[in-house]
Amino acid sequence: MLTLYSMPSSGNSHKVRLLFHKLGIEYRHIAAEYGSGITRHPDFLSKNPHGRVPLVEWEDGRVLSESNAILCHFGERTRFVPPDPFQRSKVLEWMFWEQNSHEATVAVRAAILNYSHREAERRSEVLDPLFDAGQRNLRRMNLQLEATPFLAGDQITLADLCLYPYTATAESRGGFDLSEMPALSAWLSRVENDPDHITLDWLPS
Ligand SMILES: N[C@@H](CCC(=O)N[C@@H](CS)C(=O)NCC(=O)O)C(=O)O
Repeated sequence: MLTLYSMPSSGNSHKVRLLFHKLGIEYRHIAAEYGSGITRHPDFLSKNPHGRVPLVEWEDGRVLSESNAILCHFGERTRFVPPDPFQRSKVLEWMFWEQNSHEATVAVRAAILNYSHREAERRSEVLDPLFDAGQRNLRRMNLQLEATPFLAGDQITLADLCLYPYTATAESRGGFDLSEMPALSAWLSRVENDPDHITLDWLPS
């Protein structure tokens, strides 16, 4: 059986739990929350020297980290990856942008506001630029979603599963304002209505 190391409070980990749930993939779950020490333990660092989750471990010892690489691996030949090469690349375009721009602003601001070990960063010179850049990124999604129901077109793809977690908690955890972005709010509901959705706090029993 697969083992998934994931952080219960993290959007990057939520992405993987969400895809696994939708695909019916069974796994042993190891909760690596901040403070657990798991990501700093030598056993874990031998699997991922970067010391981050999510991380998937196969029974034969192979490991895969980086949430979006995990999504791409398990998403192959499922309804979440379009068969057309150009459409696949549009999915990847959103996923690379998520790590480079969206996660780097929307998720980082939420992390600073919610994790006690980041308390020292709760200063306006840190938080305000993250707010401005994060709002711009959320507006970019809203613009696309005014044109298409999902980020890469008419069908739900890995791009939506990738961008859902930190967008869904942008207001509650990150202090962002989605009130002027109705297309983005409608998309959140659309993703939540796709079969076998799970929320951030859902963990396998
Ligand atoms: N780019 C990575 C980011 C992973 C990441 O930053 N994980 C954080 C939680 S969101 C983590 O594992 N932190 C544990 C630590 O720093 O000890 C991904 O998408 O998987």
